Amino acid sequence: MKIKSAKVIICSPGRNYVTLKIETEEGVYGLGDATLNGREKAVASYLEDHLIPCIIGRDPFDTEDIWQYLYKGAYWRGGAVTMAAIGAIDTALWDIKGKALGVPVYKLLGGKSRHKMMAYTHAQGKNIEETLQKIEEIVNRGYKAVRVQSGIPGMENIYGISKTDDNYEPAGTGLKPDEEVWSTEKYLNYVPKLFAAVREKFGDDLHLLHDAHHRLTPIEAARLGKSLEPYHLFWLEDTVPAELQEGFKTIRQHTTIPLSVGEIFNTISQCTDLITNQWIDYIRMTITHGGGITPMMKIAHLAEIYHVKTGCHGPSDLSPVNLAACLHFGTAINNFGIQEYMGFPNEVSNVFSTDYKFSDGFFTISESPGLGVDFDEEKAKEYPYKQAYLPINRLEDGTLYSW
Ligand code: GCO
Ligand code: MG
Repeated sequence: MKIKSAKVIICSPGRNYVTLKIETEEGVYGLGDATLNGREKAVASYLEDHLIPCIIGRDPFDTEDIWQYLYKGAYWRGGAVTMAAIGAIDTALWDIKGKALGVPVYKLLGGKSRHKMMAYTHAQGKNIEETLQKIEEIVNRGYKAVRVQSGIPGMENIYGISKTDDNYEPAGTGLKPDEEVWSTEKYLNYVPKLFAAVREKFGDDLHLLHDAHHRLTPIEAARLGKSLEPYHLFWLEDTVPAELQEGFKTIRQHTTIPLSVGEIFNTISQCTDLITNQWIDYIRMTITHGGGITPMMKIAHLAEIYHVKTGCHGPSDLSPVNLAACLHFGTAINNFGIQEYMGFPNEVSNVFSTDYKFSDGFFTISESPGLGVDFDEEKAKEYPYKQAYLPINRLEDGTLYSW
């Protein structure tokens, strides 16, 4: 087979998505998700100006060599923009391979390791009472695992909490990023009370997750982990900014809380030490930002040896193409842990069609060839790109902090 052409489509059905469509001379096409929240156009340019010209004429079955060519061949390795672009190409090529052979992608990755995959979604409320109500609604929808975030007294706008009654969307549409104000002390004092109330109301069986969104020092993370131990969380996510990975050793020395990290990682080298030192329990890298299915399979196999499971990032700011790719990956690997599922804006289903199934808290993959997703280019034109930025965060005295 031969790659004939490829195009990048940015559309905004409720929020921005960057979609790559690769077409072959044989008429089979594949889809990839290249969305990077708040930096959409940079990935589109990297694809259009630098990568697509290099893949025309290649055999789409050569996923390993094409991946190496785009990664090593650039000389400038890694980075979120680069890897989201490579990830979209790799995903689209696996979609083409599946369609050309008439098999779902998971069958090419190792076949069926499980028949369903547990998902978690987000419960968020302005205060504990509202958060408890949201958890109840989510449990009634069948979920067995819930990420719990709550507004904190004394902090006006914080990560994970919607300012309106709508689902949470962090990206703002102003000309510059919105600014939020953060107090670690207020947060650390409040979160154990939140989880005490959740366990009190929902008992022991519901899986509970929490995201600290990179805002703690290692010793603060250790304090939070210890204070949450009685509520036996499924995981505590993104405690510390992960550039300084020794911090995880400190956290591990103090607490048995399971740790997850990696949604902003994009290469295997960023998670190798965390995995091989057994400093984490779940790796959160996802197909798009992790550079595609090809490298994510290697990461999963490495992690399997060290008792680390997957927990792919699945926010609404990645498209259904990424989610479908995560589900094929999750079906095939042995060490699947859980899949994040935030849901999508309503308009998304006017542009993307999917055939994975969700029921009673679990996803199941479909048997259709390729990834089982499609994209309506004409409908996409009705939703033009809207400039958007993720917020920034400052401490109460004005110091710029991690968001
Ligand atoms: C998560 C994430 C997201 C990110 C978002 C940024 O755990 O789902 O932390 O909510 O903040 O993807 O664009
Ligand atoms: Mg997160």
